[in-house]
Amino acid sequence: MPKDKREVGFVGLGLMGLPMSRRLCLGNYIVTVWNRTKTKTSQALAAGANLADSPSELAQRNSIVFLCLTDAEAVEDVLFRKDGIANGGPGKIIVDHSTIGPTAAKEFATRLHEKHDIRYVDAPVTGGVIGATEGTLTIFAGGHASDIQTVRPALSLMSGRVLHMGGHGAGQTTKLCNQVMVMNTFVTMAEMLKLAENGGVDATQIPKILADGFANSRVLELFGERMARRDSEITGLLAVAQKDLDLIQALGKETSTALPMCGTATELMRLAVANGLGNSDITQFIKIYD
Ligand code: NA7
Repeated sequence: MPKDKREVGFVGLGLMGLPMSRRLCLGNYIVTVWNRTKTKTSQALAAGANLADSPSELAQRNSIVFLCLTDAEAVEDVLFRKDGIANGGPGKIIVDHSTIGPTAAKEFATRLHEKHDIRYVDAPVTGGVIGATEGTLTIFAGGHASDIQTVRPALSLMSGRVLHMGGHGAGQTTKLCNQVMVMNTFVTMAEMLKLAENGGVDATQIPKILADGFANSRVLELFGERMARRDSEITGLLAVAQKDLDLIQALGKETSTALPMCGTATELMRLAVANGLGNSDITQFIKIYD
Protein backbone atom coordinates (compact mmCIF):
# COMPACT_ATOMS: atom_id res chain seq x y z
CA MET A 1 0.00 0.00 0.00
CA PRO A 2 1.42 3.44 -0.89
CA LYS A 3 2.38 5.38 2.26
CA ASP A 4 0.30 8.46 1.41
CA LYS A 5 -2.92 6.44 1.25
CA ARG A 6 -5.30 6.58 4.18
CA GLU A 7 -8.03 4.11 4.94
CA VAL A 8 -11.64 5.00 5.69
CA GLY A 9 -14.99 3.23 5.76
CA PHE A 10 -18.20 4.42 4.10
CA VAL A 11 -21.66 3.07 4.95
CA GLY A 12 -24.70 3.93 2.84
CA LEU A 13 -24.30 4.06 -0.92
CA GLY A 14 -27.54 5.79 -1.83
CA LEU A 15 -28.00 8.76 -4.14
CA MET A 16 -25.67 10.89 -2.00
CA GLY A 17 -23.40 8.31 -0.41
CA LEU A 18 -22.22 6.71 -3.65
CA PRO A 19 -20.78 9.88 -5.24
CA MET A 20 -19.37 11.00 -1.87
CA SER A 21 -17.54 7.71 -1.41
CA ARG A 22 -16.24 7.95 -4.96
CA ARG A 23 -14.69 11.34 -4.19
CA LEU A 24 -12.71 9.63 -1.44
CA CYS A 25 -11.58 6.87 -3.82
CA LEU A 26 -10.49 9.50 -6.36
CA GLY A 27 -8.65 11.39 -3.60
CA ASN A 28 -6.13 8.70 -2.81
CA TYR A 29 -8.06 7.06 0.04
CA ILE A 30 -8.52 3.33 0.42
CA VAL A 31 -12.26 3.09 0.99
CA THR A 32 -14.10 0.11 2.40
CA VAL A 33 -17.86 0.21 1.81
CA TRP A 34 -20.94 -1.50 3.15
CA ASN A 35 -24.52 -1.09 1.96
CA ARG A 36 -27.64 -2.90 3.14
CA THR A 37 -28.55 -3.76 -0.46
CA LYS A 38 -25.36 -5.40 -1.66
CA THR A 39 -26.11 -4.98 -5.37
CA LYS A 40 -25.76 -1.20 -4.94
CA THR A 41 -22.06 -1.55 -4.08
CA SER A 42 -20.95 -2.44 -7.63
CA GLN A 43 -20.28 1.15 -8.75
CA ALA A 44 -18.19 1.88 -5.64
CA LEU A 45 -16.21 -1.32 -6.18
CA ALA A 46 -15.64 -0.29 -9.80
CA ALA A 47 -14.23 3.01 -8.48
CA GLY A 48 -11.69 1.05 -6.42
CA ALA A 49 -13.46 0.54 -3.08
CA ASN A 50 -13.31 -2.69 -1.05
CA LEU A 51 -16.35 -4.45 0.33
CA ALA A 52 -16.98 -5.33 3.99
CA ASP A 53 -19.37 -8.11 4.98
CA SER A 54 -20.93 -6.15 7.83
CA PRO A 55 -20.81 -2.68 9.46
CA SER A 56 -18.79 -4.11 12.38
CA GLU A 57 -16.22 -5.68 10.04
CA LEU A 58 -15.92 -2.34 8.23
CA ALA A 59 -15.42 -0.58 11.56
CA GLN A 60 -12.75 -3.07 12.66
CA ARG A 61 -10.76 -2.18 9.57
CA ASN A 62 -11.06 1.63 9.79
CA SER A 63 -10.58 4.32 12.43
CA ILE A 64 -12.71 6.81 10.46
CA VAL A 65 -16.16 5.75 9.26
CA PHE A 66 -18.57 7.89 7.23
CA LEU A 67 -22.33 7.27 7.24
CA CYS A 68 -24.89 8.55 4.73
CA LEU A 69 -28.20 6.92 5.60
CA THR A 70 -31.88 7.75 5.21
CA ASP A 71 -32.88 8.71 8.73
CA ALA A 72 -32.22 8.30 12.47
CA GLU A 73 -33.72 4.78 12.51
CA ALA A 74 -31.27 3.67 9.82
CA VAL A 75 -28.33 5.25 11.66
CA GLU A 76 -29.34 3.60 14.95
CA ASP A 77 -29.63 0.26 13.21
CA VAL A 78 -26.22 0.46 11.52
CA LEU A 79 -24.53 1.70 14.70
CA PHE A 80 -26.07 -0.56 17.32
CA ARG A 81 -27.28 -3.77 15.66
CA LYS A 82 -25.50 -6.97 16.66
CA ASP A 83 -22.99 -6.66 13.83
CA GLY A 84 -23.11 -2.87 13.92
CA ILE A 85 -20.34 -0.30 13.92
CA ALA A 86 -20.30 0.10 17.70
CA ASN A 87 -19.17 -3.52 17.95
CA GLY A 88 -16.19 -2.85 15.67
CA GLY A 89 -13.94 -1.67 18.50
CA PRO A 90 -13.19 1.58 20.38
CA GLY A 91 -11.18 4.69 19.50
CA LYS A 92 -12.68 5.57 16.16
CA ILE A 93 -14.52 8.60 14.76
CA ILE A 94 -17.92 8.25 13.10
CA VAL A 95 -18.79 11.07 10.70
CA ASP A 96 -22.51 11.03 10.07
CA HIS A 97 -23.69 12.80 6.89
CA SER A 98 -27.31 11.67 7.31
CA THR A 99 -29.94 14.32 8.10
CA ILE A 100 -31.41 13.13 11.40
CA GLY A 101 -31.99 16.27 13.51
CA PRO A 102 -30.05 17.46 16.56
CA THR A 103 -31.79 15.31 19.19
CA ALA A 104 -30.81 12.01 17.59
CA ALA A 105 -27.29 13.30 16.86
CA LYS A 106 -26.73 14.24 20.50
CA GLU A 107 -28.12 10.91 21.68
CA PHE A 108 -25.86 8.91 19.34
CA ALA A 109 -22.81 10.99 20.33
CA THR A 110 -23.43 10.35 24.03
CA ARG A 111 -24.22 6.64 23.63
CA LEU A 112 -21.19 6.00 21.42
CA HIS A 113 -18.89 7.90 23.77
CA GLU A 114 -20.14 6.49 27.06
CA LYS A 115 -20.71 2.86 26.08
CA HIS A 116 -18.22 2.26 23.26
CA ASP A 117 -15.45 4.89 23.53
CA ILE A 118 -16.27 6.02 19.96
CA ARG A 119 -16.41 9.68 18.91
CA TYR A 120 -19.18 11.09 16.74
CA VAL A 121 -19.38 14.09 14.42
CA ASP A 122 -22.70 15.14 12.90
CA ALA A 123 -21.92 16.35 9.40
CA PRO A 124 -25.04 16.74 7.26
CA VAL A 125 -24.54 18.20 3.82
CA THR A 126 -26.19 20.48 1.29
CA GLY A 127 -25.60 20.64 -2.44
CA GLY A 128 -27.44 17.56 -3.71
CA VAL A 129 -26.21 14.80 -6.00
CA ILE A 130 -24.46 17.30 -8.26
CA GLY A 131 -22.51 18.73 -5.31
CA ALA A 132 -21.66 15.22 -4.10
CA THR A 133 -20.42 14.26 -7.56
CA GLU A 134 -18.34 17.39 -8.04
CA GLY A 135 -17.04 17.57 -4.46
CA THR A 136 -18.68 20.95 -3.84
CA LEU A 137 -21.01 20.10 -0.99
CA THR A 138 -21.23 22.35 2.05
CA ILE A 139 -20.81 20.35 5.27
CA PHE A 140 -22.30 21.60 8.56
CA ALA A 141 -20.33 19.90 11.32
CA GLY A 142 -21.16 19.48 15.00
CA GLY A 143 -18.85 17.94 17.59
CA HIS A 144 -15.36 18.34 19.01
CA ALA A 145 -12.98 20.61 17.08
CA SER A 146 -10.13 18.06 17.31
CA ASP A 147 -12.27 15.31 15.74
CA ILE A 148 -13.38 17.61 12.92
CA GLN A 149 -9.75 18.56 12.38
CA THR A 150 -8.80 14.88 12.11
CA VAL A 151 -11.39 14.18 9.42
CA ARG A 152 -11.10 17.52 7.60
CA PRO A 153 -8.68 16.29 4.88
CA ALA A 154 -11.16 13.58 3.85
CA LEU A 155 -14.14 15.95 4.12
CA SER A 156 -12.34 18.43 1.88
CA LEU A 157 -12.52 15.91 -0.96
CA MET A 158 -16.30 15.98 -0.76
CA SER A 159 -16.82 19.59 0.10
CA GLY A 160 -15.87 23.13 -0.80
CA ARG A 161 -16.79 24.27 2.72
CA VAL A 162 -16.54 22.37 6.00
CA LEU A 163 -18.12 24.57 8.68
CA HIS A 164 -17.76 23.76 12.37
CA MET A 165 -21.05 25.04 13.78
CA GLY A 166 -20.66 24.03 17.46
CA GLY A 167 -21.13 21.01 19.69
CA HIS A 168 -22.96 17.78 18.83
CA GLY A 169 -26.22 18.50 17.04
CA ALA A 170 -25.19 21.97 15.82
CA GLY A 171 -24.49 20.63 12.33
CA GLN A 172 -27.96 19.09 12.25
CA THR A 173 -29.64 22.28 13.48
CA THR A 174 -27.86 24.25 10.75
CA LYS A 175 -28.92 21.72 8.11
CA LEU A 176 -32.54 22.03 9.23
CA CYS A 177 -32.30 25.84 8.93
CA ASN A 178 -31.02 25.25 5.39
CA GLN A 179 -33.97 22.96 4.73
CA VAL A 180 -36.48 25.58 5.90
CA MET A 181 -35.43 27.64 2.89
CA VAL A 182 -35.00 24.72 0.49
CA MET A 183 -38.32 23.01 1.24
CA ASN A 184 -40.38 26.19 1.18
CA THR A 185 -38.75 27.09 -2.12
CA PHE A 186 -39.67 23.71 -3.62
CA VAL A 187 -43.29 24.07 -2.56
CA THR A 188 -43.55 27.70 -3.71
CA MET A 189 -41.80 26.89 -6.98
CA ALA A 190 -44.42 24.24 -7.85
CA GLU A 191 -47.18 26.74 -7.17
CA MET A 192 -45.45 29.39 -9.31
CA LEU A 193 -44.86 27.01 -12.23
CA LYS A 194 -48.48 25.88 -12.16
CA LEU A 195 -49.60 29.51 -12.23
CA ALA A 196 -47.38 30.10 -15.26
CA GLU A 197 -48.89 27.07 -17.04
CA ASN A 198 -52.46 28.06 -16.23
CA GLY A 199 -51.69 31.65 -17.21
CA GLY A 200 -50.59 30.49 -20.64
CA VAL A 201 -46.82 31.06 -20.52
CA ASP A 202 -44.14 28.42 -21.07
CA ALA A 203 -43.29 27.28 -17.54
CA THR A 204 -40.17 25.45 -18.69
CA GLN A 205 -38.67 28.84 -19.67
CA ILE A 206 -39.56 30.60 -16.41
CA PRO A 207 -36.51 29.47 -14.36
CA LYS A 208 -34.17 30.86 -17.03
CA ILE A 209 -36.20 34.07 -17.30
CA LEU A 210 -36.11 34.65 -13.53
CA ALA A 211 -32.42 33.79 -13.21
CA ASP A 212 -31.12 37.36 -13.04
CA GLY A 213 -33.74 38.68 -10.63
CA PHE A 214 -34.55 38.42 -6.93
CA ALA A 215 -36.53 35.21 -7.48
CA ASN A 216 -33.46 33.20 -8.39
CA SER A 217 -32.12 30.44 -6.16
CA ARG A 218 -30.03 27.30 -6.50
CA VAL A 219 -33.27 25.30 -6.24
CA LEU A 220 -34.82 27.24 -9.11
CA GLU A 221 -31.65 26.86 -11.19
CA LEU A 222 -31.22 23.12 -10.64
CA PHE A 223 -34.80 21.92 -10.34
CA GLY A 224 -37.13 24.54 -11.87
CA GLU A 225 -37.04 23.48 -15.47
CA ARG A 226 -37.06 19.79 -14.51
CA MET A 227 -40.11 20.33 -12.32
CA ALA A 228 -41.91 22.15 -15.15
CA ARG A 229 -41.17 19.21 -17.48
CA ARG A 230 -42.23 16.64 -14.82
CA ASP A 231 -38.80 15.08 -15.39
CA SER A 232 -38.89 11.90 -13.33
CA GLU A 233 -35.14 11.27 -13.02
CA ILE A 234 -34.43 10.52 -9.37
CA THR A 235 -31.96 12.86 -7.67
CA GLY A 236 -33.62 13.00 -4.25
CA LEU A 237 -36.71 11.24 -2.94
CA LEU A 238 -39.85 13.10 -2.00
CA ALA A 239 -40.18 10.88 1.10
CA VAL A 240 -36.74 12.08 2.24
CA ALA A 241 -37.93 15.70 1.86
CA GLN A 242 -40.95 14.81 3.99
CA LYS A 243 -38.60 13.41 6.65
CA ASP A 244 -36.65 16.69 6.73
CA LEU A 245 -39.85 18.72 7.13
CA ASP A 246 -40.93 16.48 10.02
CA LEU A 247 -37.53 17.07 11.66
CA ILE A 248 -37.96 20.85 11.22
CA GLN A 249 -41.38 20.66 12.85
CA ALA A 250 -39.95 18.66 15.79
CA LEU A 251 -37.19 21.25 16.31
CA GLY A 252 -39.75 24.06 16.08
CA LYS A 253 -41.80 22.38 18.81
CA GLU A 254 -38.75 21.76 20.99
CA THR A 255 -37.58 25.38 20.69
CA SER A 256 -41.07 26.97 20.80
CA THR A 257 -40.50 28.45 17.34
CA ALA A 258 -43.57 29.21 15.25
CA LEU A 259 -43.04 27.81 11.74
CA PRO A 260 -46.31 28.41 9.90
CA MET A 261 -44.77 28.33 6.42
CA CYS A 262 -43.03 25.03 7.14
CA GLY A 263 -46.30 23.72 8.57
CA THR A 264 -48.00 24.31 5.23
CA ALA A 265 -45.06 22.84 3.31
CA THR A 266 -45.06 19.77 5.59
CA GLU A 267 -48.74 19.04 5.06
CA LEU A 268 -48.50 19.55 1.29
CA MET A 269 -45.50 17.22 1.13
CA ARG A 270 -47.40 14.68 3.26
CA LEU A 271 -50.28 14.92 0.80
CA ALA A 272 -47.87 14.18 -2.05
CA VAL A 273 -46.54 11.12 -0.21
CA ALA A 274 -50.12 9.99 0.54
CA ASN A 275 -50.79 10.28 -3.21
CA GLY A 276 -48.06 7.74 -3.91
CA LEU A 277 -45.22 10.15 -4.77
CA GLY A 278 -42.90 9.20 -1.87
CA ASN A 279 -40.52 7.18 -4.01
CA SER A 280 -40.53 9.75 -6.82
CA ASP A 281 -38.09 12.61 -7.30
CA ILE A 282 -38.90 15.72 -5.29
CA THR A 283 -39.62 17.60 -8.54
CA GLN A 284 -42.72 15.41 -8.92
CA PHE A 285 -44.28 17.36 -6.06
CA ILE A 286 -45.87 19.60 -8.73
CA LYS A 287 -48.18 16.71 -9.61
CA ILE A 288 -50.38 17.48 -6.62
CA TYR A 289 -51.42 20.60 -8.56
CA ASP A 290 -52.10 18.67 -11.80
P1 NA7 B 1 -31.07 7.23 -0.45
O1 NA7 B 1 -30.63 7.29 -1.85
O2 NA7 B 1 -32.47 6.79 -0.17
O3 NA7 B 1 -30.03 6.28 0.36
C1 NA7 B 1 -30.29 5.90 1.68
C2 NA7 B 1 -29.23 4.95 2.16
O4 NA7 B 1 -29.57 4.53 3.50
C3 NA7 B 1 -29.13 3.68 1.32
O5 NA7 B 1 -27.78 3.28 1.27
C4 NA7 B 1 -29.96 2.70 2.14
O6 NA7 B 1 -29.65 1.36 1.92
C5 NA7 B 1 -29.58 3.10 3.54
N1 NA7 B 1 -30.49 2.60 4.58
C6 NA7 B 1 -31.76 2.98 4.81
N2 NA7 B 1 -32.27 2.31 5.86
C7 NA7 B 1 -31.30 1.49 6.30
C8 NA7 B 1 -31.21 0.57 7.37
N3 NA7 B 1 -32.23 0.35 8.21
N4 NA7 B 1 -30.05 -0.11 7.53
C9 NA7 B 1 -29.01 0.11 6.70
N5 NA7 B 1 -29.02 0.97 5.67
C10 NA7 B 1 -30.16 1.67 5.48
O7 NA7 B 1 -30.91 8.64 0.30
P2 NA7 B 1 -29.93 9.85 -0.08
O8 NA7 B 1 -28.60 9.29 -0.44
O9 NA7 B 1 -30.62 10.77 -0.99
O10 NA7 B 1 -29.84 10.59 1.33
C11 NA7 B 1 -29.06 10.07 2.39
C12 NA7 B 1 -29.05 11.07 3.53
O11 NA7 B 1 -28.44 12.31 3.12
C13 NA7 B 1 -30.44 11.46 4.03
O12 NA7 B 1 -30.41 11.60 5.43
C14 NA7 B 1 -30.71 12.78 3.32
O13 NA7 B 1 -31.66 13.55 4.03
C15 NA7 B 1 -29.36 13.40 3.22
P3 NA7 B 1 -30.35 0.52 0.72
O14 NA7 B 1 -29.52 0.83 -0.49
O15 NA7 B 1 -31.76 1.03 0.61
O16 NA7 B 1 -30.28 -0.88 1.15
